[in-house]
Amino acid sequence: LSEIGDTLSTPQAVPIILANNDHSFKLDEEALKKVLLKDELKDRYVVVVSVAGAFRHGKSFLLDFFLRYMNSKYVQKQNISDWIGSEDAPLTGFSWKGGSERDTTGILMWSEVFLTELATGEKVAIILLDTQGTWDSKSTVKECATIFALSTMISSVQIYNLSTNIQEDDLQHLQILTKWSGGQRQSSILSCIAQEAHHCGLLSSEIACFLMPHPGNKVATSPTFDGAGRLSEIDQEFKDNLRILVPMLLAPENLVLKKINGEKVKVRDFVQYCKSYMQIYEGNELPEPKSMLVATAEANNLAAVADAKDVYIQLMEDVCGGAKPYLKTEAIETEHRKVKDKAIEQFNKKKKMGGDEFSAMYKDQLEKDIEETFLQFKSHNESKNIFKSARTPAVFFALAVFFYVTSGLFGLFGLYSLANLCNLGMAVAFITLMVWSYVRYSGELREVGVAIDETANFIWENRSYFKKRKLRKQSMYQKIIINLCMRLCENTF
Ligand SMILES: Nc1nc2c(ncn2[C@@H]2O[C@H](COP(=O)(O)OP(=O)(O)OP(=O)(O)O)[C@@H](O)[C@H]2O)c(=O)[nH]1
Ligand SMILES: [Mg+2]
Repeated sequence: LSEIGDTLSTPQAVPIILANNDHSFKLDEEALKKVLLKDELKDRYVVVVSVAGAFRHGKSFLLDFFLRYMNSKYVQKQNISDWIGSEDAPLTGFSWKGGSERDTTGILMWSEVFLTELATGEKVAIILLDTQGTWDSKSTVKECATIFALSTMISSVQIYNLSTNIQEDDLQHLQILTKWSGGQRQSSILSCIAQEAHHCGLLSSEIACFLMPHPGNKVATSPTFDGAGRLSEIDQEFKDNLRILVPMLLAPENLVLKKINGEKVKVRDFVQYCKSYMQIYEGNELPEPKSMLVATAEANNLAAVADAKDVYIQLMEDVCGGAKPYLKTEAIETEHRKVKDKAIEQFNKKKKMGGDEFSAMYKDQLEKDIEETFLQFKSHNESKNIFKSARTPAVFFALAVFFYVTSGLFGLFGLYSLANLCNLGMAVAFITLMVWSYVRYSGELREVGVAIDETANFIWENRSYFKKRKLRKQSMYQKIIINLCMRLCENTF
């Protein structure tokens, strides 16, 4: 992670789904969050473009042209038609190479997420994904199906890249996208996934085909034509067609927002979906279609929880956030109840999957989360009350004064043992005050500090008890002294 953190400033392909040696996959959640959970991205709607298909057919190569377009259109914001770049610029970006050995493994995400605004005013983030090729000699069927299904589920546009003739396995894959039916020999697992994916509203039914010409023998056959390959070595016809294909997929007016269950997905929800989907592929078996539905419903509910919690935090920030002045305890509690109701209403309003009973679980979790967050707001609010933070020294100082005056009075009437007792009380109050100051100053013995604060709070909170109940039984002098102390406490601090 630190490696990623250090170098992410230069755009690069970040592995988000890692292929393990035992043919399983693992989500690199930290890497995913590092790329996506940035303030300027989190609340944008997501467009996810992935390229999948059989290995060694030029997926990464194609993506590098996508990157050229993205840079020119969304980073440099040039409206030129010749985004494809100069003839001698090397084709860089996602790693691609010639030869017969597979190159890309797992799923890679381009670390630079491209930003734009649609004609509708919606702010979007565009993510590009490269995937491990299917049907190479090292991967198992499960591995291929997993990568293909995962990339299908998390993208809003999936390019299925294949070359030459369409084969049976190509159709098996395409079936996921099209619910292609016919022929008994297709894998039943894939067809289950396809059905369920449609059921979850994961797949859109819009399908288009684009036939690219051959890029030329220099590119396709030379194993040395890699990384530093020049545009000038690619056939003109291929480049002409790229100029048509790439804007068809990536121009602002053609972008497709990721939707799940009819709802547009925000970047931070996308992270949640990736986590939930990955979980179901972590086992040894291919997932049951049901678990896909459950995972979608789970991610969907968690996204609603996160949204509602955000509403709560936002509204509470407005009431008692950072720079806002101290709020009385009753006032902050009333605000909390009001804002919590609004957040719950937001959760209820949001279209969710899995039924009411399923959502009830997440509603409970939301309430718990909100209460925990409230405690933080509350203690932050308390810390703003300078009088409250001065409460401990005030209470002990007042106690010392109280003991000093009573000791003097007892001395006056010759009650020396009682006077000494009061002196002792005064000494204890001062020592406590000194210990407390030391703790505050040095930051050591913090438990002792907490105990002292708690004692002071206890005395403070019970002061009205002394005032109302005990005072009736005291002598007039005692009443005056206690009253004086109370006044001292209340007015001075
Ligand atoms: N015949 C042909 N070859 C192409 C095409 N596009 C790219 N290539 C070549 O195919 C080879 C593999 O390119 P990559 O982009 O690494 O292929 P890939 O599909 O990402 O491969 P894996 O990551 O191993 O799955 C390179 O030599 C490219 O020059 C094409 O449209 N037709
Ligand atoms: Mg590749």
